Amino acid sequence: MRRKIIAGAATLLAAVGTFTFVVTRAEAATQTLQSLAAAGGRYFGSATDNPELTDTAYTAILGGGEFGQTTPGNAMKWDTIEPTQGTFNYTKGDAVVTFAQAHNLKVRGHTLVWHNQLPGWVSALPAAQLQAALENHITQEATHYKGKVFAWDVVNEPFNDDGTFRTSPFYNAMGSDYIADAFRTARAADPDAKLYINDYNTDGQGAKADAMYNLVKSLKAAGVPIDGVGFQAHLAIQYGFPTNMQANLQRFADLGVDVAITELDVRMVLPRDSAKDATQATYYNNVVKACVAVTRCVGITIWDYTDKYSWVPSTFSGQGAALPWDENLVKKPTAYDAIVTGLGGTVQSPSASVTSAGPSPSKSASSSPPAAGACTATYKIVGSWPGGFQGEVSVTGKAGWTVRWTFANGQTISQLWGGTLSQSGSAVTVTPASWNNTPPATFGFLASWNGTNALPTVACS
Ligand code: 9MR
Repeated sequence: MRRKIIAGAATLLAAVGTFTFVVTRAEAATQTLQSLAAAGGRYFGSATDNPELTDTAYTAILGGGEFGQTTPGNAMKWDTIEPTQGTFNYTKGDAVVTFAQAHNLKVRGHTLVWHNQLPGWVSALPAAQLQAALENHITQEATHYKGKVFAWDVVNEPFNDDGTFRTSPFYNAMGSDYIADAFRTARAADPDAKLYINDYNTDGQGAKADAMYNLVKSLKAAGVPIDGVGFQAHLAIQYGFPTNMQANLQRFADLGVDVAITELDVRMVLPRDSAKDATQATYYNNVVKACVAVTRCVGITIWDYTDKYSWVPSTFSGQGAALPWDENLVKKPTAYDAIVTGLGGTVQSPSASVTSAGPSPSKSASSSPPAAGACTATYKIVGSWPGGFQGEVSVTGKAGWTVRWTFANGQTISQLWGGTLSQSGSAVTVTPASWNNTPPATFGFLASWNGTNALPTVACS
């Protein structure tokens, strides 16, 4: 008996030894903004735009694990999608979706109804034709992206800064009823998408936030299908931090809606200096902490991640440097680390960030090669830290796959993207998200582990 135990321990040690030595630095665990956000059940995302998708240094970061979500900055707006009445062009929006799906990024649809980037034909319509045009636009676009976006900014920026309704072709023709009509139309087209209203300068308490609060309250009371409120959070260090942001988010959540930070950036008057960077970092930290403190705050999106592609300099002359990566795609330790700590992470030194704290990730396990009409699944641990790890499973073979495995060491999945999870004890079953049905497909997950994190045997059927 004792000999068996000793022999068993020796085998285990040998296995552990081998396992450790095959790990390369590149394969070792990394903590990312997305892994930190996901540990709290949230996403961390970045907006993007079509011209940027040809910049390979840029896309390597966008799709490299820092982010779990993206929002097209322009590709799904009315002037892009329906430039002339009844003619729909989804090319640009589809390109963002394709990139997102290939890199495990969830997509927020932005935006169905907005006074800006609206083609001239909409403003030129007689008032009596506005409602039909609005409903048709929403129905067509939301139907096209059904199953591909998890949320829509249905109505964007309905208020003036003093809290009065903004005049727009929609408001002029239909009064504020256009808002309820837009939500009902979007729900009918895509019953599974979370439907948001989104605005800026509503991040802190004040007249505009009060107006939004009253609107959402009345929409809920009227049974209008609204699921969430987006807070753009386009901040500027020279204007101060929004008043009582956390309490503001919380009062909306208390109305029974989700809240999200949808377009975060923190600009400054140029040139950058260390004091401005430090102030900017406190803003990033405060926004992230405000979201993390509100259970129904589902995620944070920065309005692109690099100053190279920020909208700020072309809109606010002499201002910029608003994002956590500079124009050379180099992380600013100030802003980036402030987000990390806001998400509950620990700032890692450059060397620590490539050192695994737990059993090192590296190996993968595959199911048997597929016969015709069957599929193969390959399970990988892509990152690991004390108590947690990120896994990824890629599937090849047939559409409509189901992947199964049994954890041997009590691992428990807390979040999974790209598929639908059912975990019963140690048995895991994953079926595809609607957009992820056809291989090659990949899904990812975050899970807990303790002591041992053995690779399971995966089956695909
Ligand atoms: O980032 C977008 C920029 O490329 C466009 O030129 C601009 C035009 O209106 O829109 C920017 O995005 C806006 C978003 O759609 C709504 N909230 C404000 C954002 C910054 O202007």
